[in-house]
Amino acid sequence: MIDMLRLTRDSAPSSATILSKAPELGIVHIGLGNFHRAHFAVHTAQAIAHSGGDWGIYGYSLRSSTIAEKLAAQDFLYSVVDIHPDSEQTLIPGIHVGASGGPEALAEVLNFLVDERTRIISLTITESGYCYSTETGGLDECRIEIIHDLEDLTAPHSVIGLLAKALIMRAAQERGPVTILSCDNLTSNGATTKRVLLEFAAKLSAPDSQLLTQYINNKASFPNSMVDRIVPSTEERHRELVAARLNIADQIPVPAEKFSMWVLEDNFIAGRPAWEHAGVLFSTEVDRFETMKLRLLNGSHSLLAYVGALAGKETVPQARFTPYIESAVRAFMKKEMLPTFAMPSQVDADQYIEDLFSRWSNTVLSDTTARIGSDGSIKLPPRITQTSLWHGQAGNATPLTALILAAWLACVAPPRGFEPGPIARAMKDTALGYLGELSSAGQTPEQIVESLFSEGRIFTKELNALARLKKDVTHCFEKIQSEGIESATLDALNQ
Ligand code: CS2
Repeated sequence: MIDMLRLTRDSAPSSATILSKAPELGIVHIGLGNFHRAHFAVHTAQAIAHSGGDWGIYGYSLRSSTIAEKLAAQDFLYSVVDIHPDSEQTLIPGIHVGASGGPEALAEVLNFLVDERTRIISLTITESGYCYSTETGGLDECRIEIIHDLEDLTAPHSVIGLLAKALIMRAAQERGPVTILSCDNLTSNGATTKRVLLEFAAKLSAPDSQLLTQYINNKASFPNSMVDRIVPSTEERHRELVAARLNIADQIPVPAEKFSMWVLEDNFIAGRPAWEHAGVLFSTEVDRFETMKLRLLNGSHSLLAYVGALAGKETVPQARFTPYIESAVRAFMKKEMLPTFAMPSQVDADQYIEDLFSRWSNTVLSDTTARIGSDGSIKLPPRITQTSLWHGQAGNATPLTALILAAWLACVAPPRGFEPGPIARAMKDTALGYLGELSSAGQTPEQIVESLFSEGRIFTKELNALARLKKDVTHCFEKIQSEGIESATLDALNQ
């Protein structure tokens, strides 16, 4: 890249900057990844630009300080680049007041979490960060981070442990109330966070256990929310694009689709930014929005990712424009997802589905199937469990849900002799070790499926009772292995 000015408060073009001066601290956000920076941060900066308020964000990443260091080198600024055929928009939110990451910054982040000015603690820590059990919906006591934190909370290894420690300190120091706001794709994300924290509290000894339980019950609120914006990983071309558009060097720009949606329950015990002026919807139907998004967008995303990866499609638009894959996604939504829930009263199902296809058609954004396919072990349960149980009870077959599961297994637990290809091999998953064990020693698809469901380590054991689903997953898995993904998909479509 040609020599150009580093992004700082002085060099940031005012035409692109939402807030020229960061407001005073009001929010601590955990999880500094691209999604937070393109969604929460942008809506919040817009709300402050419209209505003011001390809602500056201090950001923290549990595992690594990489993003925080890059942010610090740029006065905590970065740009969000719309990647869309008809949008040239590039925005610099300018809402962060500081950032840190990794265990060495623990004391610093705790200071901010306990600070009286902090009235919202928000989270984008991915589904796995909540350490909840897909079996019970409550705390997963088997997670090594949780075992560690329950034994010794001095330097927590999990975000749940970190939150517990911060809330205990707030309680002991008689700090004011705080809202814990989950912004991840979990069913009832606020209620789940509260339940996990209460179960964690119950396992602690006195006086921490009581302090934490009382603080959670009396001085904290946990609104549910639905968040939606497709935000891929940053590539060199995005840095070049910002340089071309703004004439500045930004090391950590965030590419994002133009579309952004956020639906919130208005349950903020210590106040909130005026997000209603920044395109955010406050609704009493958040659960319906969440379910709609998890099942239609995220569920279909998983289908596009696993079937697409096996078909050699690197990007979502490539997968979505493959006729047999598009047919499978349409049938999956209409037959297996839509009958299982009530749409929000203001949303038309057909329109929502067409809008999804148009978002997935964004070839310049080129979201990757490997990104979406990563962490399937934790993303898939909230996407397909309830719907599978619903159909199981009604006595219906779900061949396209079976296709997703079979294609996922073929990608991450391939039977000996089956090569899923480079896209599947690029998928990351915290459970890859376990999935590898499932398929090692020459297990057949039938044995892999049987162990997966009967061991109940990824999906609730309730699914193990769905003999029809297991049979369909096995059949589809065998077809993928013997005839390939196209034939297996057409077979599922014709059932
Ligand atoms: C995707 C989501 O990672 C995934 O599995 O389905 O990241 C999706 O892009 C977002 O939820 C869109 O809001």
